[in-house]
Amino acid sequence: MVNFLIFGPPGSGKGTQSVRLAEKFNLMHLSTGDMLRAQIAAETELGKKMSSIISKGELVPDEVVIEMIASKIDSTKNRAGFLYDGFPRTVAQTVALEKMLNKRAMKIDSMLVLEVDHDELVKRLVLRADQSGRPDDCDTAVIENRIRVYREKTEPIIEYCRKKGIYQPVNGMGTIEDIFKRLAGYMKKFL
Ligand code: B4P
Repeated sequence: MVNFLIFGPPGSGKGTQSVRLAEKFNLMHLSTGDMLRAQIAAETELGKKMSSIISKGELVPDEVVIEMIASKIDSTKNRAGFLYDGFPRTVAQTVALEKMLNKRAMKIDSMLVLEVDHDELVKRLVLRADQSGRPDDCDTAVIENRIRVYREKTEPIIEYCRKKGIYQPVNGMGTIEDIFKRLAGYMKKFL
């Protein structure tokens, strides 16, 4: 089974594109953001603990998301592969994912990185706040913190993946349809 990472700063279009790409290629879409928000909505113990971290725009502990992903991989059937959206977010999560996949005779096949200008990121998230009501979209200081956390903690994964020859930058500016076509063009080669 193939394993794709869809990568980029908050607002770059990861979630938007992942839903469509997963449907087109029969991939299991794994969004750690969605999984965490489901825990918060269900008011589980985990959700209560994670809520304040997410509302500040910080990352939740690595072990929490690694555990969530492992159980999803093992319960997935009848798919061509996996599309990881918003995961990994740190080099430690990347190493953990590689180990998980190696144990199951799989690997990360490609890391697709959406490249979007800073002002466009903020504009998209501010616009989404009206519809999503997500507390982490409603405050521009929190949006800026999420982008800063991405640059500091998440972006180093690019260098890690570049060295492995799996890094693929993708222009993330333009219409949702144009970006979808670009991403699908790269992914087709693996399917
Ligand atoms: P996520 O849910 O991953 O949220 P995100 O970074 O904001 O990206 P998302 O995928 O939702 O948005 P998209 O760019 O598609 O994470 C939320 C929080 O959860 C994190 O801050 C963190 O606290 C925690 N978390 C999640 N995973 C974690 C992990 N692995 N480790 C630790 N913590 C973790 O879209 C944004 C908006 O842009 C949308 O409204 C969309 O319609 C719009 N848009 C997209 N493409 C567009 C285009 N081409 N033109 C115009 N608008 C566009």
